[in-house]
Amino acid sequence: MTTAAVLDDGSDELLVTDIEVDQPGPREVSVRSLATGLCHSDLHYIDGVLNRPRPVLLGHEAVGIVDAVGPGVESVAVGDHVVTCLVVGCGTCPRCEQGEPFVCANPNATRRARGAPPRHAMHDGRPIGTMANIGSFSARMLVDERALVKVPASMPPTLAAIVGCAVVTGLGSVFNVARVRPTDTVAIIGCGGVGLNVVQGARIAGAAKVIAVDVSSAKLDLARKLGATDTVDASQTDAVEAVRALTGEGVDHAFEVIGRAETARQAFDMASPGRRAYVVGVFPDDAELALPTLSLRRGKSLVGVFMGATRPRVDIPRYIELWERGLLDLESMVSDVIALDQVNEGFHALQRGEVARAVISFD
Ligand code: PAD
Ligand code: ZN
Repeated sequence: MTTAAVLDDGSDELLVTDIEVDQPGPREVSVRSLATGLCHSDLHYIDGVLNRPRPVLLGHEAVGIVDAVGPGVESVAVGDHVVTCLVVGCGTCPRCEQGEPFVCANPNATRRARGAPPRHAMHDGRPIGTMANIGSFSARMLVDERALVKVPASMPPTLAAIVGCAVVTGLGSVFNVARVRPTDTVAIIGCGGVGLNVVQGARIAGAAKVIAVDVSSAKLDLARKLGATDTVDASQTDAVEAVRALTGEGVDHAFEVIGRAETARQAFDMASPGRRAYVVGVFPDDAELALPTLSLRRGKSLVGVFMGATRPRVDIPRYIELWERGLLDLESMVSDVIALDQVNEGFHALQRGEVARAVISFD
């Protein structure tokens, strides 16, 4: 039995309870959790933006220690410190072969077969689904080995916990998708856990202007600390006008990191003719966007971003090197360290926009 926080039917609060976690099957790994971050994508399961079957075990960015491996596991061993990443490529489909595991064509290869016993079950036997096949709000995780990347055992767990989603999505959006070059200009709308890592990525890439946009002055202060050259308080001023006033025609790269039609449109309008806007924020499955076609004629594009187009085993070690060299600030990103039974308060604070990243410590 393992203590976990489960989202069950009929409640918007996670229930901290004992669940059954199976033993590792082929290519599966059991991991004793050390720490896990609270991401807005988890909150989307609670607030209904992502309407998914329940009961479900949330949590997808985490760090822990391997405590058992199933048959055929070769990439990690008992005692390894590992972080989870929800980019779980099968490794053999054409997309994975091309180095694009984030669009793996064979996602079922890394899940249990339909009809097989579930990885997780409630005490009464009901199977529990998992957020992105991870489910890290649990003292023990059971995941496919391809969801894991080894990290140095010396890395503080509360910092390693946020690498697998907030960091890879933010930095990957800049390095892998936008490919921001030195002297480019960048705007970021939404400076939470993910957006602040876009800010850091733009600073590391050498952007000439890094314009942070948020409705929280505390977030804008933090954005400045992490590399923003300019800030715009969207609760006080028209964000598009403000960015144009700072740049003339607009920016080379505009990132939306919230998940709202209004701010996605703002990002599109902030990009200069011929340049690009990126939607990183997650929308309801059936949401649609309206865009002015005149801008398309002038060569502007809108690009969707999934998980920063991350190749976990290539990118995560590189990002940890950036942290070791002092270029990536993880310490300032972790605003709150809480216990598993404070998970609901953690999500309420995230909903109010008060935290950069809250991290659950299992110690
Ligand atoms: P967060 O809640 O930490 O940050 C959101 C930020 O947006 C907060 O700082 C808010 O103050 C700010 N904000 C809210 N409304 C406005 C507004 N109108 N104008 C400006 N700022 C505003 O969330 P997060 O950083 O954990 O996640 C952000 C989004 O990114 C969310 O939709 C999440 O689901 C998504 C995400 N996408 C991927 C991906 O692969 N595309 C990965 C991880 C997270
Ligand atoms: Zn996430």
